[in-house]
Amino acid sequence: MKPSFRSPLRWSDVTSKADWLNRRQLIAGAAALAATPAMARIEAAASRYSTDEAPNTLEDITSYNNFYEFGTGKDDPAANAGGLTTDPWSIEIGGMVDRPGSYGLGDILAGAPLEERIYRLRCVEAWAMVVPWIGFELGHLLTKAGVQPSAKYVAFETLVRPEEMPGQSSRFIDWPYREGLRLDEAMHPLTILATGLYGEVLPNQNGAPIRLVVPWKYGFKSIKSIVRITLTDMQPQTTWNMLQPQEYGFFANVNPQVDHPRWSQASERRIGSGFFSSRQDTLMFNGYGDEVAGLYAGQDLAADF
Ligand SMILES: Nc1nc2c(c(=O)[nH]1)N[C@H]1C(S)=C(S)[C@@H](COP(=O)(O)O)O[C@H]1N2
Ligand SMILES: [Mo]
Repeated sequence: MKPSFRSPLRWSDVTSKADWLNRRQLIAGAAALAATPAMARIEAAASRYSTDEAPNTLEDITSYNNFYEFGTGKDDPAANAGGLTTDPWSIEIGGMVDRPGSYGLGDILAGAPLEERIYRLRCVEAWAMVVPWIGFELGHLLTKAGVQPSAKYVAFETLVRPEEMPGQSSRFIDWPYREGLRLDEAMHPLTILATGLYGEVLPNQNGAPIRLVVPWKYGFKSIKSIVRITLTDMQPQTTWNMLQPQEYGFFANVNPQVDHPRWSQASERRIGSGFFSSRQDTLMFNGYGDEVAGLYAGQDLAADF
């Protein structure tokens, strides 16, 4: 089975009007109270890279999360991330770039071509969702910083702020949460930095104010609440690979033929409220093979898992 891509599908086409009206009322109420510019709706173009599968509800997407900085339970991020300060926010961009420095979120977003990208998300734990992200291609920011010819990888780090991130009191993970991509993966047009979902600013539990989304890789690659991006010529250390190298590789491409040592990756549970939760086959590269298989030509994907 191959996924189909279709152009302009906006979230409002696939969300019930009642939901939309409810949310508009909530937003109007919140805006009246807080009057913060962050509450503004994000206008973004639809994308040819979007799937035509129906997105999960906002409720699903914001209540079933992995964000270990806020605890290891699926409902911990929704319960604990509300107190995270996301404004001001900046990303330190360094290493092999022409213009290193601290980039404020405003600078990063200035001129960024925001798009709605409706992507499948496949967690290595064998559950899946469809999320209507708002974001822009990571390549846009890397080009702004000026990638030097010697750079071969991109390393990412999440904020460390134990006062606001209660999960960081556990030493289970050697904070900061770290991730990395090969430069060609980072420059691929499917790879985005998301700043919103369902047309609104990103909820904290989903990685506010800015997180990576790499839809053909297991969800743990899509690092949240990014504060550092480093261009390097060495493969970066990544959190799950550091914890369990036998179980979590650097590439982490979704692959139904390469099982996790403790469970099958052949199928996945689609998260959905009540009886809509269902099981489906997992697709090679999470269904994005036409776009990305060429990146791995000649590689043994069982060895480079
Ligand atoms: N900083 C950080 N980023 C993270 C995680 C995390 O624990 N910390 N969890 C990852 C995992 S395992 C998944 S499946 C996705 C989940 O994204 P979502 O909660 O927005 O669906 O975020 C990824 N990014
Ligand atoms: Mo995950």
